[in-house]
Amino acid sequence: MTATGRGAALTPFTSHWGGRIERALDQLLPPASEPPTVLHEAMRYVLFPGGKRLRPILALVGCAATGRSPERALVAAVGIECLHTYSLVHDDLPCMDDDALRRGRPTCHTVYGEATALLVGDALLTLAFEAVATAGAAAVGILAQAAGSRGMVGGQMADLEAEGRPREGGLEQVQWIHDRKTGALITGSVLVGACAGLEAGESLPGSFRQKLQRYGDCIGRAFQIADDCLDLTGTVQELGKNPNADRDHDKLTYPAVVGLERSLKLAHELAAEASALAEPICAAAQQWRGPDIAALDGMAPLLQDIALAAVERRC
Ligand code: GRG
Repeated sequence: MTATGRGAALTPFTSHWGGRIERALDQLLPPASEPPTVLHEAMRYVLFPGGKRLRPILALVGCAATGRSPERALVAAVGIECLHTYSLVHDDLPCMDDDALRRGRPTCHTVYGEATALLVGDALLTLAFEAVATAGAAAVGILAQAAGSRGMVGGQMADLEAEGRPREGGLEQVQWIHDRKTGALITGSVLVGACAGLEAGESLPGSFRQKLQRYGDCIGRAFQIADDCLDLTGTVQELGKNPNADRDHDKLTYPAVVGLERSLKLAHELAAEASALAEPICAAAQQWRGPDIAALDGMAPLLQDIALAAVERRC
């Protein structure tokens, strides 16, 4: 944690960038008055009000870690939020988890019907790639891998297949699923953001990229363990969705495999590992960009605050 206290670096960062994220999303989305109006209204319904906006924040931080202004990653960052929101809309459909509540409101399909919800997801997924293309071709490739059958969609498939089945694969199986279902897009967000910090013809130096990737992997895994635990301990008011959904679907979760206490311990260990990478990430960026790069001031505490917030959250 920071010397000055919990969230001392994250709070000013989110206060500064939070409003910019909302405005950039508003500009990216077609107006609700543009035909087909129901589709555009529904796309806005699922994005406003939003959730924690974790993935766009991670993309902005990934860009800042390259020593460049997060502004350069803003459009790509909100594109990732569109992709994340598509996954929530599809996940809530009756053929998937069949949930009635998301982000404190009735789910998209309960308000607009299943066919519109399906198209809302399709449109947000496509829009995401248009937006992420502003961070360059490498960023598009990273997002495609994170979101596809070797990433989020593959994880979702394995998650569905594991429902109600014996827990034979243990911790290894739950990690495999969650690293893809949740972790891939979280790591992808950090790396897409970093790509936005590149100049033409540049690529991310190996050592910097490897540390940033491991940071994202730890955050992703810790975040999902916290999610599994919150499903058991959170309230509908805190979560904005119905708790105990994993238990009701007999999902393969960390608490189902190793219990609540060990899950929380694991999440904190991963957050600590991510936190310990903050200084090495900054050192690798300085080695790349030069020691005097002012934009890296305050970067390590920010990376550390995010790691802690991923596990200490209540929503
Ligand atoms: C349907 C293609 C497809 C994928 C679904 C994202 C996902 C995969 C399923 C949603 C259910 C779930 C628990 C996924 C794990 C990822 C996760 C914790 C999503 C919720 O993310 P938050 O907490 O949500 O960042 P907000 O609303 O804050 O953005």
